Amino acid sequence: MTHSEGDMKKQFILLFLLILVLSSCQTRSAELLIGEAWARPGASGDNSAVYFVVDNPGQADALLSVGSQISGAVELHHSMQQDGAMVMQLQERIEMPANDRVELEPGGLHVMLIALTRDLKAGDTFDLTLTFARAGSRKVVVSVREP
Ligand SMILES: [Cu+2]
Repeated sequence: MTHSEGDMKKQFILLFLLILVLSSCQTRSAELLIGEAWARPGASGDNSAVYFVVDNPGQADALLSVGSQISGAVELHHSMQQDGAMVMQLQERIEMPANDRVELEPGGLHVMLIALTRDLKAGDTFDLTLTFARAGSRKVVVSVREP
């Protein structure tokens, strides 16, 4: 009797550990993946644009804001053709659909650094803090390079 009770307890503990491992794997694989972050060179006082790729293997999310220590302000923009001219439209947020990839790239979505507080030269790196609706804040290292 005591012997089989001990076995049951062991089985419960094993089952519990298995569930713990499986659930932690699932959380990890569903994390947003931010890569290929780069920015255009720019002089202090000018603007620069930042581009990156976000892979979202989990539920729908959205980029809400971006924090920067090297510019007066940061805006989310979308470049588009309007009456034959390229215009930049301010975005309140950038949607990150579930199980999808969003590419910020020249001529499309980008993060605009407004009024740089320092020069950005090719080869420099700086940090940005991206804030997502679900994933929260994420730090990303951006490399400066020529487009
Ligand atoms: Cu812009």
